[in-house]
Amino acid sequence: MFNRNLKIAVQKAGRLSEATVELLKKCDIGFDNGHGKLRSLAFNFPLEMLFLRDDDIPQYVEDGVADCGIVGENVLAEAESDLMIVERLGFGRCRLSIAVPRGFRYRNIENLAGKRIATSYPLLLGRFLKERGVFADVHTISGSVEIAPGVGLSDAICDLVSSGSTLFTNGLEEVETVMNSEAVLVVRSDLSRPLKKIFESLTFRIKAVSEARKNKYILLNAPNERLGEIRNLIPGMKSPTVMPLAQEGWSSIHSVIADDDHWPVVEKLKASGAEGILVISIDQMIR
Ligand code: PRT
Ligand code: ZN
Repeated sequence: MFNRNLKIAVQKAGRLSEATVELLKKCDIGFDNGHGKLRSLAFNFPLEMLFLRDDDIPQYVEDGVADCGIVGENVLAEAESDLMIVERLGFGRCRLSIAVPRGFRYRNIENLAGKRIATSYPLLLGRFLKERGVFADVHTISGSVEIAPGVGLSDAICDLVSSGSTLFTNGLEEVETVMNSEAVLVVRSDLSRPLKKIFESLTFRIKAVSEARKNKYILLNAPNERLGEIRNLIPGMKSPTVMPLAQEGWSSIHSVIADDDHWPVVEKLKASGAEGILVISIDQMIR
């Protein structure tokens, strides 16, 4: 049916690998991601995974070695890649930030003028400073950026931050956000028609999994006289399903609620007389 498999470049080992593998598995794509593998063919979908270093992913996709990829937006931006972002995946969230030693007395970006800033993101940092008319000495280093001020290599740094604990343990304080980032699905713009078709099926599944992660399925029992109130609390995708219970005067209500604020809603449901409330994770959701 298909000429060849779609090739997807994913991170081999690092902060995005586990969530990427989990995402593909949730899409019901089965493959062997055994340690040390460089490539793996899916058993039940025309997809081949290429396991690579994250920094190499934009180039591999641009060169056509891979057709699409999952990579941090920060890597894509630093590589000045014009690959199309098809979906933001909601994992690998972090920000590229400028940080200074705690005693720096930072007030605004002008305090960085003439300072040495160590980073692995010279392009993004350079652009950020230029847009603000600040001239600083951008010092490119490939790793352990956070120790640069401590060893006298720089006055400030620009690096990725997620929890902030690396900055904290190195006596640094975050002062500016250069960009926010998360893992994204990217694709080459010139896929052949059969590959495009496979990519669309893959994207359909990925979107269904991403959407499902943002929502929960909720079931509860409620006295009929409170139904109106409860229906307004959980409007669902179209409207909630309401079914009579065997016990007279009661109904069962099924609906979908946003994951990020479901606790306050559950409290209100309980206060409105709902009982037997079940909140269930969803694997895939198609609106
Ligand atoms: O070997 P390879 O080149 O593939 O991996 P890598 O070491 O270059 O990248 P990796 O696995 O560290 O990160 C892959 C991607 O994860 C990044 O490109 C980001 O898109 C994303 N990501 C999310 C992060 C972080 N969070 C993160 N916290 N990447 C790196 N960090 C580092 C940061 O550089 C700093 O050293 O974690 C430290 C800070 O973390 P906190 O939690 O202490 O703030
Ligand atoms: Zn890397």
